[in-house]
Amino acid sequence: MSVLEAPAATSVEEAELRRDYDALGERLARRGVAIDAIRDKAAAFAVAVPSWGVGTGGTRFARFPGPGEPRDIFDKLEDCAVIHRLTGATPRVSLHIPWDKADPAALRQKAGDLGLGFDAMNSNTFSDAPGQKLSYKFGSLSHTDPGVRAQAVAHNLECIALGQALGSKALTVWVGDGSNFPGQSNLTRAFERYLDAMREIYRDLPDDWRLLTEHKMYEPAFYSTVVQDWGTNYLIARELGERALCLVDLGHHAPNVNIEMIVARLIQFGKLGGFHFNDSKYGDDDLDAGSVDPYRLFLVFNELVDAERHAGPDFHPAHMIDQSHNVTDPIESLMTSAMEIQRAHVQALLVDRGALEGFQEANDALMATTTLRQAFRTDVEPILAMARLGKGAALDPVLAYRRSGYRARVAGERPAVTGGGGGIV
Ligand code: LRH
Ligand code: MN
Ligand code: MN
Repeated sequence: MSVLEAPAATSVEEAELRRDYDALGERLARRGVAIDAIRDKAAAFAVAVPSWGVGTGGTRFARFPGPGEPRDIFDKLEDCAVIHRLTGATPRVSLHIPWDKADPAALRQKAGDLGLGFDAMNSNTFSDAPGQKLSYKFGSLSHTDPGVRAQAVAHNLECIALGQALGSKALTVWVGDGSNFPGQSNLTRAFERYLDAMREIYRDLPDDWRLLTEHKMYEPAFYSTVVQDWGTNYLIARELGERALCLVDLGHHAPNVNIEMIVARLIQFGKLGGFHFNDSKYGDDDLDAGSVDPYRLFLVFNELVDAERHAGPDFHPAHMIDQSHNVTDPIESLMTSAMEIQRAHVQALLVDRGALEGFQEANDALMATTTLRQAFRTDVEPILAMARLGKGAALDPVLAYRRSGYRARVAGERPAVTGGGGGIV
């Protein structure tokens, strides 16, 4: 088994970090912020890693695999364990079925050995699995054929059963259902069929589970999509019941959409279930979180932190990454993304909420926005590094990973994979 331990910090590294941390602590104290409390919150922060993210992604045109591609879910779990060991921020893995289908006892054993748990289960009715009886070419949960709908419902129930055996507590449903031509599909009927099928799934959802539905504006359907936006997603959650919540994948909106406002609305009406973090420039680009627009990521966390002040114990949106890594080592990208998400969270914790409220009440737009920017501009790296140090993770995860030679080692164990045509996501 390929496991990697985080290297201990040298005394020089630790002393340098301590100095940076103390200097930042002094500056924050002047702003009335206790740095240790922020560090503790940073240490408690976790985001789940997608099993499908540790393999090299692809586009519709090609996939260029890297060395040491994971062969199966067990290799994927090992890669996920590296990410968690080095960052200390990713204790759980989100599985995609049937891609990750395996004996639940073996999965539990492997994850346990690696110190990992399982996050939300993801069903897949947007592609046909080998040997599958009926095709999802023209849809799944909203298909015109009741047989196809029943098959898609059964698949989701199977995901729940597997998840129960693994200790998961949520099912995420994303469907590619939609149409490519005006008139191809009756927009209302399709949504009715989808809702009926989802009601069947919800009926069998264990009491302590949440059902997360994910909207996406387009792709693979390019004219209409059944669950296309947060409004439709909200309707689904409201129709199904209390344990049905909306999942916001940051890449699934039209360009320039104000995602933080969507987040605020869903929180206000008790329907924010969680996130798929990534970044994008044009569409569902699945780029690394915070790599294009870190301010937007911060603004999303600003809403979350603001909500936490008033929220009840039930407010714990699921934090998951959903990315596709085409030109980087997926382990490096996922570690960097986890840290960027953690950074946005910490920066949002630094917002002077009292001052912000005062400026908002006084309609002082400039000072209000300056208050947000002051938090965003704070270099919180010493806080993140100190949180990692306290957990026995690596001070510099990417550097530690490169020095470890992990990729070369697994490349020796895992057969090389040749490139190919289009991939998904
Ligand atoms: C769809 C999506 C959804 C899928 C994943 C593989 O674009 O974001 O979350 O489950 O990609
Ligand atoms: Mn997603
Ligand atoms: Mn996506």
